Amino acid sequence: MASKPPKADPVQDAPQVTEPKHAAAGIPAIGHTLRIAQQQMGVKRTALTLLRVNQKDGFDCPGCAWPEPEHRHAAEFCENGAKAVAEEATLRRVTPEFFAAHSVADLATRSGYWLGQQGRLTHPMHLPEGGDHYEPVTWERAFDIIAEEIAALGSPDEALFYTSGRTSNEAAFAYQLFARELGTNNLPDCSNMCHESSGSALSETIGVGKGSVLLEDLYQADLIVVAGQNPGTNHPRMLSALEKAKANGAKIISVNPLPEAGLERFKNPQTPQGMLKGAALNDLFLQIRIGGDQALFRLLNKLILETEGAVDQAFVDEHTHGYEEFATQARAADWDETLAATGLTRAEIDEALRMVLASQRTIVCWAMGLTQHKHSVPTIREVVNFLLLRGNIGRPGAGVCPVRGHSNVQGDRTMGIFERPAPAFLDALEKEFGFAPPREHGYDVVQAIRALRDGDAKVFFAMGGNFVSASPDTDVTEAAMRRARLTVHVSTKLNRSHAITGARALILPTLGRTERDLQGSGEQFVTVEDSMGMVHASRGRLEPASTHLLSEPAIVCRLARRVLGSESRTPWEEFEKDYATIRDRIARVIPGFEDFNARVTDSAGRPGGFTLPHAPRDERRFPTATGKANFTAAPVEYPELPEGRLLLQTLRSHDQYNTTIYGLDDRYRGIKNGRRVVLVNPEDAQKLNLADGSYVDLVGEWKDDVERRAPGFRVVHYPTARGCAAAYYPETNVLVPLDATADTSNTPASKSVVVRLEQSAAD
Ligand SMILES: Nc1nc2c(c(=O)[nH]1)N[C@H]1C(S)=C(S)[C@@H](COP(=O)(O)OP(=O)(O)OC[C@H]3O[C@@H](n4cnc5c(=O)[nH]c(N)nc54)[C@H](O)[C@@H]3O)O[C@H]1N2
Ligand SMILES: Nc1nc2c(c(=O)[nH]1)N[C@H]1C(S)=C(S)[C@@H](COP(=O)(O)OP(=O)(O)OC[C@H]3O[C@@H](n4cnc5c(=O)[nH]c(N)nc54)[C@H](O)[C@@H]3O)O[C@H]1N2
Ligand SMILES: [Mo]
Repeated sequence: MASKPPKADPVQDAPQVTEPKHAAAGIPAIGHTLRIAQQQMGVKRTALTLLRVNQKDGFDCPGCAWPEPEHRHAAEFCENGAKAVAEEATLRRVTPEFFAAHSVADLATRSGYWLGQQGRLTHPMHLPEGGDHYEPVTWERAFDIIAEEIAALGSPDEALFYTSGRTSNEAAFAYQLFARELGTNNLPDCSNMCHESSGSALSETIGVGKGSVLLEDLYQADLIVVAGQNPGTNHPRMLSALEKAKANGAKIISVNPLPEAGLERFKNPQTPQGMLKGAALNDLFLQIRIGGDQALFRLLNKLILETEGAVDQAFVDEHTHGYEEFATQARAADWDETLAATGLTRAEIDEALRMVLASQRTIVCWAMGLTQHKHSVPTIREVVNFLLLRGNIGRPGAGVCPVRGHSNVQGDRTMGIFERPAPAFLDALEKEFGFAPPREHGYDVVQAIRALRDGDAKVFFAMGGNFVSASPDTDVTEAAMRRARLTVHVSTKLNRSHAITGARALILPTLGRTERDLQGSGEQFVTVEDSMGMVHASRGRLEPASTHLLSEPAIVCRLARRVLGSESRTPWEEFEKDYATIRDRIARVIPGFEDFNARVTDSAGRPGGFTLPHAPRDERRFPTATGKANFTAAPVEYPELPEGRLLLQTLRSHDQYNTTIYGLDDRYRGIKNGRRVVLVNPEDAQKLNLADGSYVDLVGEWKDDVERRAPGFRVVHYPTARGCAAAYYPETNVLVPLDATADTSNTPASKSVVVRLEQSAAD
C-alpha cells in the first residue's frame, strides 16, 4: 500500500546535522529509493514502473538529461531518477474535493513540499475572478476562457508562453508554432535560468550552442574536468560514465567550492564490487572560491601559452580566429590576482597544469556552478579558449560538455522554444506553414517578470514548471504574477504557482512520461533529446492518473484550434490524432531531423533513436560569424566581497528536483529533517561569531537598497571554500535580485548572492 500524504503543514523544519559523506550511491541509495517509491506507489507498481525506466521500449526518465548508454542494465536508473518517477507515478490524487476543502489563500500558506506531496492533479480547474476556490471546469470552457482573455489583449505580445524542460519535442514544436501563429516570440523557458550562459558562449565561439561530446568521448578522454557540477545528486548516472572513463585511464579534476560526495567516491550499484568498496573518482580537487573559475582558466591558459610545444599550433592556424588578441591578454594573467580570486594555492594550480599538459584528450563538463554568475558567459568562453588552445574540440575523447538539467530542455530549444529565434528557423516555419512569423525578439524569463510587473503582459501560460518558485526575487515575481489577467498552468502536480494567480486562473492537468497516451490513431509515443544531442522515443505504459487528463500535444492542438480558428492552416486536429504527423513537419523544418519518423523507430517498428549532427564535433566545421572557432578576450572578473559578508550560492539538496521537494534530507551532506540550513566555512563562522547550530537570517545586499531577507536558517559549519556559503533553492530565491543577472545571457546570478548573516530574532 502507498501511504497517505502528510496532513500537517508547515512541515516541521528542524535540521539535524551529522558529518558529510564521502561516497555516493551504494546500498543506502537502494534502500532509500525503494522506500520513497513504495510510499508513493505501493510495492507492485514500484517494481513495474522502475523496470521500464530508460529501456528501449519504455519511457525516458523524467529526471535529468544524462544520456542512456548503449548497453543498458536491467535497471538503468538511479536513486534520484526513481524519486522523479515515484513523484509522477504516485497513487495520491488532488481532486475537485481537495480544492473545495482548500481555498487558494490556504494553498498559498503551504510549503512547496506539502503541496507536491498531495499527489496528481485529476481535473481541469478554474479560479473565477473574485473567487476564493478553484472549481472544476470542462476542457471546452477552459479553452474558451483562454481565448476570451487573449482576444481582449491589445497585442499578442501581451501574452507569455513559458516552458519547463520536460515537454516532449512534439508538444514543444506545436506550442511554439501556436505562439508564433498567434503573433509573438514570447517563449521564455527554464533554460533562461539554467544553461543560457552556455548557449550564449558556445554559439558565439564554436557556432553551436550545445555540447560537443558523446558518451564514447568520455570513455576515451585522458582528462575530464568537472567544474561547478554535483553529479552525485543531479546526474547520478554520470558517475558510472566517469567510473568507466577512469578504468580506461582518464584522470579527473573537480573544481568546486564544496567537496561533493559523488566525485570523492562512487559506489556503483550496478556491480557487486562497486557496491561495497566504491571507486575514488577525483584525482585532484580544486576547492575554488565561488566565481573564481574564469580567473583559474585564464591562468591555466597563460601557463599553456608559456609552455614550449603545448599549443596545438596546426589546429589554431587552420580552425580558429582571434588567437593573437586572446593570447596577448592571457599572457598578462597575474598569479597573485588568480590566487586571491580562486582561493587556491600555487601548488594546486601547478598540479592541475601538469595534468592538463599530460592529456591529449581533454573534456570540460559543467553545470550551474558556471552558468549562474554575472560573468558566466566570459567564464564559459574562457573554458572554450582553454580547450581550443590544445585542439580539444572536434577530436575523439575531447570537447565541451555542458551537462543539461531537465530531461528535454535541450530538445525544447531545438524545437524552437526560444524568445530570440534564428531567422533561418523562422524562414523554414514560414515556408512550411504559410504564415509570416513575428521577427521581433520576445521576452526571456527576467523580461517576462518585468512585463507582468509593469502591466505590459497580461496572460501568462505555462507548459509545465513552477514559475513563481523557480524565478528570482520571489516577492517581486509573485506581485508581478498577481497583476496578470489570467494565469494558466499545464501541470502534473500541485505547486506554488497555482496559488499565486492572476485575476483568473486555470490548472490544466496533463499526462506524465510514465503514462499511456492514447489518441485517435492509437497509442502514441513522444521523443526527447538528451544532453549529448541524442534523440529517442519515450512511451509510457501506466494507466493515466485520471480519465480527465489530456496530453500536452492535445492541449496545445485544442487551444490553437480554439484561439486561432479558421485563420490557421495548420492541421491541428491531425496533429492531435497522430503525433507522427507533427514529426513529419519537424523533419521538414529542423535540420538534422530528416526522415524523423523512420529513424526514431527501429527496423521492427519499435521506438529507437539517433544522434543529431554537430558540425564542430563531426567535421571540425565551426558555423560562426567568422567561419572559424573564435578565441575571445575579456577582462577577468570575480565577485567582490565587502568585509563581513559571505558569497551565497543557492543550490539543490539530494532530496529535491528543482522546486519539487521529495523529502527533507540531504544525505550526502549530512543534513536531515530540514532544509533551512546555511553551510559556512568554520573559520569564517568563527570570525563572524556564528556558532554551529545557531539560527540566522540571510540578508541580501544589492545596490538597490531593497531589503531581501530569508529568515531562520540553522548555521552548519561545513568545509566550503573561504568566504562562501551555500543554502537551498527555492527557499533562498527571495534573496536573488531580479536585476542581478549574467551579462549577455540574462540568467539570474543565483550562485553569487552577497549576504550578511544576522542573528535570528527567535534565536
Ligand atoms: N536529483 C536532481 N537532479 C537534477 C535536478 C534536481 O533538482 N534534482 N535539477 C536538474 C536541473 S534543471 C539542472 S540545471 C541540473 C543542475 O545540476 P547542478 O549544476 O549540479 O546543480 P546545483 O545543485 O545547482 O549545483 C551546482 C554545483 O556547482 C557548485 N558551484 C557553485 N558555485 C560555483 C562556482 O562559482 N564555481 C564552481 N566551480 N562551482 C560552483 C556547487 O557547489 C554545486 O556542486 O540538475 C538536473 N538534475
Ligand atoms: N535560486 C535558484 N533558482 C533557480 C535555480 C538555482 O540553481 N537557484 N535553478 C534554475 C534552473 S537550472 C531551472 S531549470 C529552473 C526550473 O524551473 P521549472 O522547470 O519551472 O521548475 P520545476 O521545479 O522543475 O517544475 C516542477 C513542476 O513541473 C510540473 N511538471 C512535472 N512534470 C511535468 C510534465 O511532464 N508536464 C507538465 N506539463 N508539467 C510537469 C509539476 O507540476 C511540478 O510542480 O529553476 C531555476 N531557478
Ligand atoms: Mo536547469
